[in-house]
Amino acid sequence: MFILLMLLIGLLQSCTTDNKGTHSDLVLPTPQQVDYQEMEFIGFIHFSINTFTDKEWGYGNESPSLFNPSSLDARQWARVAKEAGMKQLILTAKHHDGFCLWPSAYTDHSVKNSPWRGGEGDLVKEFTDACREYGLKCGLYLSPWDRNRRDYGKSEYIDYYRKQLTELLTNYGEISEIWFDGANGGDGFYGGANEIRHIDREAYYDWDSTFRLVYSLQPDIIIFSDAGPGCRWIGNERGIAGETCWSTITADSLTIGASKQAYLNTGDPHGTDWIPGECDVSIRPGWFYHESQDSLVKSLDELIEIYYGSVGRNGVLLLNIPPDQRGLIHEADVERLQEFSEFIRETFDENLASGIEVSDVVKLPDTVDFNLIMLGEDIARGQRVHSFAVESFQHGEWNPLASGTTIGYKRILEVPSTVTSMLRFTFESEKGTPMITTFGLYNDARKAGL
Ligand code: FUL
Repeated sequence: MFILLMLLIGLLQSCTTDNKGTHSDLVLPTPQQVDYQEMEFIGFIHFSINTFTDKEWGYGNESPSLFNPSSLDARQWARVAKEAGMKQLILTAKHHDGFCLWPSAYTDHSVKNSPWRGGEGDLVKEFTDACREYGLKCGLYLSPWDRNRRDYGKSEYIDYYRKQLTELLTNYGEISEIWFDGANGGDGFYGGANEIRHIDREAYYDWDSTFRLVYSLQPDIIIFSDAGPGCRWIGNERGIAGETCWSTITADSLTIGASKQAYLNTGDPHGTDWIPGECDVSIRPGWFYHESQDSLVKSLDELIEIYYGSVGRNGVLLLNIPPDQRGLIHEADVERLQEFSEFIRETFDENLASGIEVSDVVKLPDTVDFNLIMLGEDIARGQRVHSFAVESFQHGEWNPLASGTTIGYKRILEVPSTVTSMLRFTFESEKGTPMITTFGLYNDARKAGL
């Protein structure tokens, strides 16, 4: 066990012994996964026929004529997301009911048979154009489960599914993330069969072949599923990563749609694959818009707790902001997002630990009053720290302030309001020298003085 009693901020880049003691099984991210993690905060757009039927899961027999947003503006979605601090948006191109938001050549169950834009619309196009205009990356969700298709459950459906993927990943420029949902099989319309269908989760989709297809069309894409390979589901829909959260996990022990949620939540220090956690959660109780939930938009406090529990625990936060029947993000959600981004700016714009001196302790230029500590590892060199402790020097002695297990790309620790000019850190790693390259002290004004 290697114990480092110094915080190596700023020194690490020039450190010549940085790989000493590195274990040969240290798993590293791809450059695309590092870029992915650096986004920190991204958004989900659940919008489809469910928006008009007031449902969460359509049965698959809904008429395309129901899809008729009165004043859809994808640029409003992108503007709201950008102002909220999101770096990417992911659209439900097809949810479980099978309705397609683009005029797919392979089905009639799409926008081309809706009254919207006289049947000439292509929402995937409007969405990707709007994201690019606002400097956001674009992702797409294509539900593997399709309750509309007669051939769902047969091999023909897999062929259909891959053709749709090919349309989406060929015709809309760069797609940065593709979302493969785990929900699968059950009752549905299935072209009029109206029955229950179960598929073999291990074998039916032949995911390896689908992943190969995806990478051949979009080499830099991040593939989301329970089992990655780009990023993994964090194991709950509350947006909360484990207090211990490894970006490593063993993909062979995961099955899309049937993985152990606790394992997904914490990852695995001995995991053979780098698959960081994506923390999905909706700003409302539902994933789709329901007027009855206008008063149930999450409070600012709830959003901040989610932020600390996701971005603050080595995860990427994927916050769903569902447009309403107009095709606009509702005023209540917009207002909450503004409050949230203001809080993030006010809290994290100024690092109170700037101008520090690092020796065997961290000396701050002056006494600092803070209640948040931010730490981060240089994840391009792997996730190494498995335990850490922080002490503050007060009244002539060292006092324990915080301790924990993993750090990863970013760890935000909520601590009691502390006034000090000196801190001491202990990091433990079995995977080589801890590479701490982020350190900050901040003040959550809501809790200051408590
Ligand atoms: C789940 C789906 O069943 C929900 O409808 C939603 O899309 C959520 C993000 O994933 O598995």
